[in-house]
Amino acid sequence: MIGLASAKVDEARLWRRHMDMAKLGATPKGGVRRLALDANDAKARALLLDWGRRRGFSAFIDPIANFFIRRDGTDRHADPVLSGSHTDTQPSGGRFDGIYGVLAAFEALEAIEDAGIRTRRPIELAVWTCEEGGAYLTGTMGSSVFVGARKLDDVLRLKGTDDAPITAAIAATRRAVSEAADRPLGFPISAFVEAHIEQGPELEAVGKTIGVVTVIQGCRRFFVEVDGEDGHAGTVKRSRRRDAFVSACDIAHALRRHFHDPDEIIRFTIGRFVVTPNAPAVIPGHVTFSIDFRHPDDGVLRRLGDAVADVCRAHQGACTASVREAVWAKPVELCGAIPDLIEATAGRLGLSHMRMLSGAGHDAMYIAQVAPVGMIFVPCEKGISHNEVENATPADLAAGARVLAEVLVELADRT
Ligand code: HGY
Ligand code: MN
Ligand code: MN
Repeated sequence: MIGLASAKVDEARLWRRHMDMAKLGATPKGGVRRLALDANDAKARALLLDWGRRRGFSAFIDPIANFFIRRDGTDRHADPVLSGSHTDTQPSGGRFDGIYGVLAAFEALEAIEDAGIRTRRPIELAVWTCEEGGAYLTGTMGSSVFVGARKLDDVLRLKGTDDAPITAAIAATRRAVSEAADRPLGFPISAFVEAHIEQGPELEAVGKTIGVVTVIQGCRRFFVEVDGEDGHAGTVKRSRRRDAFVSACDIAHALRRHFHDPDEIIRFTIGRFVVTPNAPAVIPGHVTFSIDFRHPDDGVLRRLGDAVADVCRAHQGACTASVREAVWAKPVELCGAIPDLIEATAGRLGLSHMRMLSGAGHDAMYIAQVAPVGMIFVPCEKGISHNEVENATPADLAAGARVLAEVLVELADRT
């Protein structure tokens, strides 16, 4: 019966847990720097394990440190319903991106427990490793490996930008939650629901509380290497220089023209730009920079993305440009029973809601390859995210958790 679980969602408790988590990697400007698999990211799992133990929930971890907290159902062999997101943040991230989906799922488990509801299926909280990329520059890592879209062995060969092997970070994370039982990679799941702040301005602009995500737009990510020649800033004439910074800037301007669209559907970002040797008296011989290109239409992603290498080569000047594609995440449509259930539940709880696109990428994009998926958005202040000032209200966070709790109970009792 609707309302029992949501009535037990505790707004103050949920907010307090956000503030507890925000201490793990707190930055002086009030944000959070909790990079994937760093010590604070491990501590976040340990905190969840401790909270879960107090409620009699069990904990599991898989070979890539995806972390699960389980509330048993009456049918212990039934495929579980999962809900969760990520605990890692961008380098200058906020207090809500990712962690809200983790804590809303935990709050839902507690509310269902407090309501004394027995569900047929187990319900599990999932923490997906390295959604943001962190030191590994590879996002949605844990969820893509979980579904087999990325090979575990390939990921285990990665090193961070600090040159430390990812295997050491995974081992340290494993030790931080030594009580958790090992679990093999990938297991059948009945459904997955992810709560997340919108990270955009739409809900706030129209005064709605709940977003029912219908599409997660696609993303193509490239890394461009520009190779020139180091030289003395005082002695080499302009005509004899192979200045990688100059060529990289010409390429970047050409890419901006290539991706320009007057109706502003395209999202094109150069967020990482590394000049080497990065010394004032040296003409830089090497530059590497990232391209992040997003669009809801895979045909546009294909057409404009396939031309990137040609644009780079056409503007490389005296240097040599090479392009490596790191990710092509196709747009994912979230339709059918779960978005319908989210929408109906928001309505029955008297919460304003609307169907919408997600501009940001999420672990749900990959989990959708193995199970039915839904996403619940709540507003964030001015739509700001991937920024230390990211903010949300306790009431909105709790509203999303109330919808989530009811949806999980319903899904856990469906055959
Ligand atoms: O980049 C993204 O869309 C996600 O926030 N990591
Ligand atoms: Mn996120
Ligand atoms: Mn993010």
